[in-house]
Amino acid sequence: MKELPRIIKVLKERNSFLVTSHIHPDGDSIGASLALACALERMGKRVEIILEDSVPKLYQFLPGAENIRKVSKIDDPPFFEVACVLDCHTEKRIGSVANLVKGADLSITIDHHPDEGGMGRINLVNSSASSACELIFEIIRAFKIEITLELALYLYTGLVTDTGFFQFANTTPRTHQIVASLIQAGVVPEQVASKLNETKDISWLKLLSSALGSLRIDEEGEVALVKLKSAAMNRAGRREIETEEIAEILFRARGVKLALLLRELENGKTKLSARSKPPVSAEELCKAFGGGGHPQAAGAILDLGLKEAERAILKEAGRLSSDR
Ligand SMILES: [Mn+2]
Repeated sequence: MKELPRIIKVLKERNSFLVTSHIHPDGDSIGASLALACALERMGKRVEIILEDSVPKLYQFLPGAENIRKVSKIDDPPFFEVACVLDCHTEKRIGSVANLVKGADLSITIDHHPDEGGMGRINLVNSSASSACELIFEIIRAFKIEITLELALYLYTGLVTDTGFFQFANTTPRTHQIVASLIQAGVVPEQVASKLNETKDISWLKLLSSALGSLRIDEEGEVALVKLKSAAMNRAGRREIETEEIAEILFRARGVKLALLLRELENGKTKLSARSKPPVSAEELCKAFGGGGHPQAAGAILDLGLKEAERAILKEAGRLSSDR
């Protein structure tokens, strides 16, 4: 955190700021951007938040989210003295906002992902922080301005999304100390949880029921497979169930190491999405069908109907586990 005093100095001295963050914004990137912008504005600075993508619906409840601009909608970009890049630190993570960042006098990156150098002239990269919001909290405290309810709400949203409501390994005593002061400032955890968690509709629930109704488990109880027929997806208005959501549910059962979601595509092919726990490799399985991904998250498209694909996938999964 040795860069903190330098960053505070720049933020206090300069007057116009671009605040940006990564593509596919999440609760932390949006919370951190809104919090920093709000604090700078309170100190009388000119600030704009510009992102590559629009703010997902899920986070539009945050006050001021409507003022976040999408870079493609800006014809005549204004000049900024300082660009602040939050929750990421490589150029490719911010999309074409990189052009605006390059145009600024000075750039600062504030991130909690493991260091890869940093793209700013001043880089505050601290991977022991749970979230970018945790780092922004330290900055705001150094400004000695009051943590208003609005600021607290932004920071709390980032903290809970990046720590999975304080369940992930990045949750520390410091995280909870910060949260204590945010609740003191007026955040109501129950209200934020409801905004962030109650996001589905009945068609999603029906689709989930259809997927879980097709559940198959291998003899060892390690491979769990669910299917989604095209008709069921049509009934749900082509609504999707995210693979992560299915995997989260299937992995709740002790012993499950490979979670598979098969979707029947309109063209008669089958899309396989796989998640696994070490030592099982979802990637190895998907590679056998011409797909790929990461060791624990991978996918493939099979030139087979749903039934044939299921048979082939289970056979391959069985073969891989007997090889281990
Ligand atoms: Mn983050």
